[in-house]
Amino acid sequence: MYEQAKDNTRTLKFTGYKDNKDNKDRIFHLILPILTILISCEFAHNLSDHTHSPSANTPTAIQQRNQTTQAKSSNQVNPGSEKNQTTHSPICPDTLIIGIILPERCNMTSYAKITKDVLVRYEGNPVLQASDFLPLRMRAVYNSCGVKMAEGKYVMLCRTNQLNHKTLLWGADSVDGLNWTLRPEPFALPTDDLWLAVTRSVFYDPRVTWIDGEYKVLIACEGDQNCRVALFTSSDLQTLKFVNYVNAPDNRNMVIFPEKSVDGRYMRLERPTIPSAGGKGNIWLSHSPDLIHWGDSYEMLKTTEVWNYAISGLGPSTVPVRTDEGWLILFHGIMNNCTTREYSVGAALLDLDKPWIVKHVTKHPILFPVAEYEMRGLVEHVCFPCSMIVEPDNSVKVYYGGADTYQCVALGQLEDIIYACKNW
Ligand code: BMA
Repeated sequence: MYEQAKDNTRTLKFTGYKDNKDNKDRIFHLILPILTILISCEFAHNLSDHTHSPSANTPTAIQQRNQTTQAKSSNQVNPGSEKNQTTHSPICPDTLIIGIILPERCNMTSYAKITKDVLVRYEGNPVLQASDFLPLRMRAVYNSCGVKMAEGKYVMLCRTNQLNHKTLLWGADSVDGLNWTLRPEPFALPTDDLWLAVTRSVFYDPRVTWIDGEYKVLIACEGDQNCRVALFTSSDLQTLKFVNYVNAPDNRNMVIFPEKSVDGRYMRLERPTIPSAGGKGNIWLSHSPDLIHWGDSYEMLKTTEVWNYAISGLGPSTVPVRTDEGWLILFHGIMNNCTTREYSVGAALLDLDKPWIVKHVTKHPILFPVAEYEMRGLVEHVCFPCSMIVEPDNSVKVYYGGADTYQCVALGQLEDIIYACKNW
């Protein structure tokens, strides 16, 4: 229930939830003893404040408050984007109203004042689309994985839909990571019966990690065995060598870390989608001695922790990047609404030694569908990244699919993504 504040006609004062009398009585009897203690504590706290500090509106007190405010604003590490200035004190001086504790009351007007885009759409988007294949007719090219090779060349493993939506994995090359030339033919992939059965519906969303002196490529497959993920290796990203399937159904969105764990095992992020693993899809981390057998698994980021843009599911997106602040990852968050499923992009920082510990996660997406090429296509309202390249000057290129139809790039700075993880 809200009442109009007496002193200011433009504000509404929250006075508690309106309830029927029985409930009120029950609540009152339950919380009366707690309240007595709290009121005494609060009274003692106020009393000690009054004893030890000058009166609230004396010139000294006003001067002290001004100094504190100045100190806070000079702590801003990123002048471009204001950080969420919410400060939570356990109990505000005026939180006790007719017996109901309102811990947020002091901050009821607080919100994240985000004034800067962390990722900016490349002006040449989409960097690849179906018409680039002409005279070959294709339906879409999206959710592709851009990789920067040691020699400085860029290669993209493109998810390409034929007219019947069956996938082709098509290579593209670039000298700047922005302008792409499609190769004349798609990658040669297995032709055995098991591959044909496992990929009967689709194979999709490649992720590429450089480790052990070669590229490890993971590709999700859907067909007769629900979702399985295939591991390939490559020395040059010209040809791919099939190794094995690396999971029993149902698990997807796998990304291998570029370094082994402190005890020498491979690590991967993944999204098991069986009900006992969180159903809608939470992010997990598993270990392996050989990239084939996986276990020692930890649930590390749940949909409920990013409720407002990922409550309907979230999965790992990009290969973790080592930073001074932890492993930086991008993930995709899914939000169902009345008409669609929105896919947007979040970021998180993981502990360097125990990466299943999430140190920071963006409570707001750093990229979400707005552009025409993200809003309209085979699947509307989708931004879906599969890779992020950090350049030597710490600028960042994020390769993402728009609306399951277009291949796009977003540009940014590493420090801004880290800032967003810690402050948004
Ligand atoms: C997911 C994957 C993605 C796709 C997304 C939205 O399940 O298939 O490749 O972008 O759905 O359709």
